[in-house]
Amino acid sequence: QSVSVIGVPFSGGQPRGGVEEGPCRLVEFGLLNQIEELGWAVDYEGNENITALQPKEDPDTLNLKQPKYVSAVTQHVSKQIYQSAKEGKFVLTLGGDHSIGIATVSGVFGAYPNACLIWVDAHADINTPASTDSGNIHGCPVSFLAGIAGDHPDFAWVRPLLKTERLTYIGLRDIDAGEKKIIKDLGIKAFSMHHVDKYGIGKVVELALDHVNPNRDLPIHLSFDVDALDPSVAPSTGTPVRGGLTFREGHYICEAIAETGLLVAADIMEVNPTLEDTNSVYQTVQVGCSLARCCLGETLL
Ligand code: DIR
Ligand code: MN
Ligand code: MN
Ligand code: MN
Repeated sequence: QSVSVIGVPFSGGQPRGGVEEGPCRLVEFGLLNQIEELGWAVDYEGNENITALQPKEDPDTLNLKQPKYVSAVTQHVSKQIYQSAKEGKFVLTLGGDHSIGIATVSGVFGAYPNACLIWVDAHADINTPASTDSGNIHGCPVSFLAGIAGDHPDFAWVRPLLKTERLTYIGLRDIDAGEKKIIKDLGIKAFSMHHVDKYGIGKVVELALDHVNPNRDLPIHLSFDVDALDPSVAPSTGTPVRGGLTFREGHYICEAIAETGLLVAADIMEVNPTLEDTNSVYQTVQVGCSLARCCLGETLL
């Protein structure tokens, strides 16, 4: 079994610098060796030259900030991910901000059209160009993937490969009014922190899988924004929100999905090793690595 680890040192989907250092910090922490020790053959693409894709001029377009840069980077990376997925490799993508979800889902669903998506996040990341208040594209990737963003000149290449019934969320607790309406109107199945409290994480993952993968026969893509975790667990991230997943709840999600044997791709996003103190950065990088290892079966017996 073989895994392609794809680092995307990119912060252009939101305003805070530093998240582009996430992938190299995860790798410096030993992630690639750790994965090899689990028995995987590992190849790594660090995309160190991705800033060369930044255009000289990148005016706000239909409310979105840096649309040409985000589009160029995500299109480039989506091809790498598609290629690796097509070769039958597990694809582990390290962010970078969550605008990169445009790349991961495009690549994975290109190779596995019947896949389902579990988006673990404090945020729904489903703003459209019309609904976004911030203009930050890391708040919008799901709308492009689901084909509800409307025409945007810079993102015409993104195919609407994600059917909303094949999408579910876990961990939500900071959703914009426009996003709430989209989720309601489209009937998207979402498990907020309220549901985690009410049912427990074991039941929530089971219900989430029952919705997107009722017969447990479809490939699964897990996109994990570390801000889904409580800020006490993953403090070094750009938009922390109180009341998040515990250390174990976060790991349980990865373990339970890995246990299905259907997981084909995972994203570990929004680790920003320049935010907060040294200990906070250590905690966040460490938890990022350990979530990734759980996706690759570390804790399965
Ligand atoms: C907000 C925040 N919904 C936005 N989104 C974040 O900017 O669209 N996503 N932080 O991770
Ligand atoms: Mn960023
Ligand atoms: Mn996110
Ligand atoms: Mn988030």
